[in-house]
Amino acid sequence: MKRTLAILCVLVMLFTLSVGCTPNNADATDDSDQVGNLIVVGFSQVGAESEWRVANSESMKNALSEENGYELIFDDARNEQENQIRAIRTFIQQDVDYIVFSPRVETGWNSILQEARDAKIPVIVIDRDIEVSDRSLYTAYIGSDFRKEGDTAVKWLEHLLQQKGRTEEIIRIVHIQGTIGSSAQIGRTAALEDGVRRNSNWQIIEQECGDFTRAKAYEVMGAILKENSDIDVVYCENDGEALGAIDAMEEAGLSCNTNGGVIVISFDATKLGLSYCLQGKIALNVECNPLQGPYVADLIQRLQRGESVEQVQHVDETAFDCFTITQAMIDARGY
Ligand code: GYE
Repeated sequence: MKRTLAILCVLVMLFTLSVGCTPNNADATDDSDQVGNLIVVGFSQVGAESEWRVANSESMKNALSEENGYELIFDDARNEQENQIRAIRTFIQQDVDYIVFSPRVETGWNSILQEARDAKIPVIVIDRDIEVSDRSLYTAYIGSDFRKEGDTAVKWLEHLLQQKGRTEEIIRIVHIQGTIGSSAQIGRTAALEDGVRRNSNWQIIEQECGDFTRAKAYEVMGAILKENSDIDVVYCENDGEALGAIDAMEEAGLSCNTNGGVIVISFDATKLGLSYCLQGKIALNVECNPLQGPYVADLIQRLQRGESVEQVQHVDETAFDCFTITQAMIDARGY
């Protein structure tokens, strides 16, 4: 009887324990399953220098959200490569599942990527590309074809000047570059410099760095205008720079348009940049698509399934000019 009672007690205890624990356990299992299943991504963003960049950060945060199954560790490098290297090293120490970064410049990444490889963490490069000794140091690159963007702009300008019968007269170009050494700058600059080689009447009269910001471009354009205001074209490597340059030119009494004014060329095609295009102040705005978050999420999902992925993926892009843009086109844009 004592033995039966003892067994009964143990059974009751076990039952109580299991009943008592089940709901909590179920919760805990749900929670920990959820937390445990989240894919941890360390993302080193270069900074917040432009509207484009802000849209890019938002896109990453939205696509790599907890609801979508990710834990995103976001680090803003404030436009310093050193900060990016430090952030990537921290991600390695944290043993994240994936490292994603948007590199400030193309070079200087070999050793940190070797560290990531030693830790067996896949690396995805987004936006700007990198130049490394061994391409297999990173898993994939998702971004823009900057040389193609530049070529689109230069061909459009060639066509416009031909239509206006300006193939013989000297075309004086001010070139405001983006962050020197970034692949966005390298590709867009190379396209213009090739255009100048092809068109013997084109001259780059000034070439300055605007660092992809409105403030810096306003400053350098203001300084240029003190020396020289005989300008036909201003080729800016992003919308922020175009807006800064236009501010400076308008203050100096120049007008920006394709009817005898200064022809302004820009890249990004943000809503703000396109509103200047609609007003005719930016003649051509070549799109650079910052909405790369969904591409990254899709790539990670494919890697999770063990599928092989292409190493270079360029995002879709187009261009807008002041002759064909409409408000409806601007309203339909995602950034
Ligand atoms: O054009 C500019 C940004 O790397 C494509 O960086 C990006 C460039 C973009 O700050 O606005």
